[in-house]
Amino acid sequence: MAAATISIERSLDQVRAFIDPLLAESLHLSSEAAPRLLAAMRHSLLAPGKRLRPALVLWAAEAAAPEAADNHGPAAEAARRDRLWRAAAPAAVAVEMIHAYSLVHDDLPAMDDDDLRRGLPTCHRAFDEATAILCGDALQALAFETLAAGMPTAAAARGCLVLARAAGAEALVGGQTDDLAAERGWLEAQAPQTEATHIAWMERIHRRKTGALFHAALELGGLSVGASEDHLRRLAAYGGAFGLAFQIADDILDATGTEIAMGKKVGKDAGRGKLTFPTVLGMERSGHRASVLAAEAVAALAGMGDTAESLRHLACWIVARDH
Ligand code: GRG
Repeated sequence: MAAATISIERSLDQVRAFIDPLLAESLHLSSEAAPRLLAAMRHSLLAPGKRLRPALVLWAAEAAAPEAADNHGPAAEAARRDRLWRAAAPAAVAVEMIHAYSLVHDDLPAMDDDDLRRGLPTCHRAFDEATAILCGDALQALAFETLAAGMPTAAAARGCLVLARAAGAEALVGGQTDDLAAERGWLEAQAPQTEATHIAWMERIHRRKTGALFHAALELGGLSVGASEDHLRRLAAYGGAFGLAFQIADDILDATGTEIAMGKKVGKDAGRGKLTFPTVLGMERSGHRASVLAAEAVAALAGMGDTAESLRHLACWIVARDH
């Protein structure tokens, strides 16, 4: 395995070691929360995901904090990182809650109808459909509670606005609706016809369905540590390119990856005749496009120094991964 791959996988391990206990803690609710609901929330939120969105929050905080990087050795560097990660932790937890809710709802029979997620039975399989719907609802509300209660007061309102926009009708939910519409032929009259309109159509869906939450993760990381508007703009540019690169890589893995490595069913897109980057562009051009986008993401961070190294490595890894 290449050194950069080993290093980003180690960095993601560090993120998981930091965030997983906080995710577990976030579900220490009072006895007013119904036990079955809470069990479903634990099943879905604590299942072993990659934790990419929390990583983006934490690494954006590290990259964009006005507090200068400490050059006084590894201990000082670790202390800086610890301070910044703690400041950004509520945002990292909140974003993962929105992501987990969206996966629970996406897996429902009315949507993607999946049995396997993160290597475990999907929420409605492990519990039942009604509990899975309620679990998603409760995770979504808890995300905003976590953000409002945990983010620095001066930034909390803007943080809630950023997350609400990313999760709403103009982003996550709107993108998901259009994705279903395309798959189910609800939009026959407007269906794209040429390669260019197919690509524009897919990019518009994925910018909202997948990209918006990545984008929000980066912005929330910056906001949590008082980043400048210039750094927030750079993080946003990184997020736009990263989100699309992630999606193209995800489409490629759906066609070439294994169920064991991915922890979910693969090959579903082709089975449904769904529009994906590989079906429109072919594998080779899709891979090329993903690499170009990853390079654009890296370029967006020019001038941000060594503290943005994890974000740079992640953009390269996201298009080279096998899971
Ligand atoms: C139901 C409102 C609503 C939205 C659903 C997230 C989503 C929108 C659909 C999931 C289906 C899917 C495969 C989307 C493509 C990209 C994606 C979000 C993959 C899963 O994200 P990872 O790979 O997952 O980061 P883990 O499990 O590692 O967190």
